[in-house]
Amino acid sequence: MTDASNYAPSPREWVSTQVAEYEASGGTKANTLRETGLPIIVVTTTGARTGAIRKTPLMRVEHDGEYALVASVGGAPKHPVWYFNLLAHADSVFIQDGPEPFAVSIRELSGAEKAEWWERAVSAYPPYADYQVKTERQIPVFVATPR
Ligand code: F42
Repeated sequence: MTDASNYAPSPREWVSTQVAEYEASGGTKANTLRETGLPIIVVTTTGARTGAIRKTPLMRVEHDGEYALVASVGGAPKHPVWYFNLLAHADSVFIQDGPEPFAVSIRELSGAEKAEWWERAVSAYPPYADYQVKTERQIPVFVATPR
């Protein structure tokens, strides 16, 4: 799928540990956000600058086989780095939601479509609503469709 030797684990230890445990167990362990019990997916992107493989756990917001990718970072003032990786390398994005990763095509949403997915995102993970109140930026949302 991707060149595994080029993988650069997240500098946030709790994030890289979650990814390692999720992958090693085929998604049967470390598959929720800490104590919330709410499910996550692992998204693989290619670094916009470095070209390194990056793996980012995100909340699982699924609808009819498609997924929302919500660039919230807890309502931080800036977009996460993976947001720019998605824009730069939209053709090499993978999702793992279970035993094996699969390739997806992605599209950033706006308008009514974004509002519809935002509602789904907030039902899957209610704190997204607080994050949007907390930050002045508009939290980006992508839809990812299996290829
Ligand atoms: N974050 C969200 O935004 N939304 C979620 O729904 C979400 C859920 C979630 C669930 C479980 C969990 O463990 C974490 C969760 N997170 C969620 C946090 C998420 O996994 C990310 O840690 C967070 O969004 C921050 O992403 P980030 O890409 O900004 O990560 C930083 C800390 C990071 O890894 N930076 C790298 C570094 O080395 O500093 C850079 C990674 C990178 O891609 N670099 C690029 C490159 O080219 O390689 C470009 C660098 C540049 O400066 O241009």
